[in-house]
Amino acid sequence: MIAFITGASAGIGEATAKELAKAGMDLIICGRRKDRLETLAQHIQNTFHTKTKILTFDVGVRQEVENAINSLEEDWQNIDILVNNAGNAHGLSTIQDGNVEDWEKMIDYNVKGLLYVSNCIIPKMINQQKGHIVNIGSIAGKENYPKGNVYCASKSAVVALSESMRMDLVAHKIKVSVVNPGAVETEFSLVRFKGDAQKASQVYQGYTPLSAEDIAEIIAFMVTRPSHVNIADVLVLPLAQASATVWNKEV
Ligand code: 8X3
Repeated sequence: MIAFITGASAGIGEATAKELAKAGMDLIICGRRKDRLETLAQHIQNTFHTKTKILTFDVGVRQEVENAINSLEEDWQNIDILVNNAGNAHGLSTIQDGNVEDWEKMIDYNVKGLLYVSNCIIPKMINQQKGHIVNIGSIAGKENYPKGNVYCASKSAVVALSESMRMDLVAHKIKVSVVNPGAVETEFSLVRFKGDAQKASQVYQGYTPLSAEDIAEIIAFMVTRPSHVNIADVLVLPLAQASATVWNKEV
């Protein structure tokens, strides 16, 4: 089995790579940070002894995505699982204070990037008449919250596209799933708050957030079900989170 994972250089993508290698899969790990991908590939080869292929590209740049995926050798063409994980939150502001470049980054990575990668891999899955696409959504794709505007809209698009893809691809025996996490402690908040570590760490204070590994284990479970089972849509929250805005924090 070959799994293709975007955004594999950190966070949920990196943890998912490890979980899927543990399950015996060969991996195509993708991201922008080549050195981190190389360290991950080395770790996987030493620990799980499965094969890894590194693809370095910016998911938001269509030509880079197409060039990278078209460069795959014959042995790596038969992709069984695609994890569309790459994505980001840039800024947390009211719409009137929003930064257009932040909006573009979120739409480019979370929506257009997912489409560029899927567009290259779906034909391979159709040829095989099998495959499984797992999109990483968010609770922000299920519920909007103040200042979430464009991020929430981009994740709503991920949820919508997951449903649509499932409908369009069912005739080709391709499963499509979406995993919608609440608060997961990764680089997510550091990026959202543009490197402000203090603001970022506050997001995870007073409760135990989900870890990247928590989400990776769920993805691994989803993609290792029997062929007739598709877990279509999962919302996963930390104990202290009841919705996008309702919390039980100890602060
Ligand atoms: C990340 C979760 O609640 O910060 O997608 O939007 S949240």
